[in-house]
Amino acid sequence: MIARRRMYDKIRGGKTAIHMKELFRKICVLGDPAVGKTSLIRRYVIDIFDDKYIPSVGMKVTKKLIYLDEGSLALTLMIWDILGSKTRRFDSIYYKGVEGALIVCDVTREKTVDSVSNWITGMFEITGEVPVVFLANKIDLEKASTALKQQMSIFARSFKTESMYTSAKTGENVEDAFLSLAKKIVSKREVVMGEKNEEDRERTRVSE
Ligand SMILES: Nc1nc2c(ncn2[C@@H]2O[C@H](COP(=O)(O)OP(=O)(O)O)[C@@H](O)[C@H]2O)c(=O)[nH]1
Ligand SMILES: [Mg+2]
Repeated sequence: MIARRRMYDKIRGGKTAIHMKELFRKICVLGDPAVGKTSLIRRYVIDIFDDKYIPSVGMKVTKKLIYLDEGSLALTLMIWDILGSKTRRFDSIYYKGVEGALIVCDVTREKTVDSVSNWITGMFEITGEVPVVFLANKIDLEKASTALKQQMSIFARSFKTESMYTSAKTGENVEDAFLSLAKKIVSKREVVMGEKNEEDRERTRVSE
């Protein structure tokens, strides 16, 4: 992290004060069991893939720091994963404070596409409308059918966002998916809300 900041200083020529903004945002990854939510997060955060499927109950939060706006914005994503299948009991704790979500279905199982709208509705009841990005995952196993592509573009159009085709196994489009969501969250904040998260801060850093 420090190395990356130093690198940024170098790119900018060094020896200048850089105004740095830090934001913290909670996001979640939603979708039916076994669509690949945990695998996508693991691929994104630690860049590995594991074939084992170990459903267990609970939640896990993983952090990932990314730099946006040419390095002047340090955004920490707090990525909430549901382990195992969700119950209504979890809804409000899990969704509270969520500012964006990846909604995942599995290209090999049509049923998981049908539940996409339920996931969104359940979340919006608690979060209000927040940015989402739709993912059809496991694209390494099967090509997306024409019907699936049509459905994905309908989702994208209805929520004024994007749909993407990913593979947690090969890594295809995984980073882009999280990045796309992150950018939407940040730009929504600029347009609509101003800073509201208490942890957000601005500081001026003098490079070496
Ligand atoms: N081939 C392939 N398998 C995947 C992919 N993503 C997840 N899996 C497998 O699908 C199963 C369920 O994945 P997991 O991430 O645990 O799903 P979750 O229940 O949505 O968190 C596991 O066996 C994973 O290895 C993918 O992109 N390609
Ligand atoms: Mg999981």
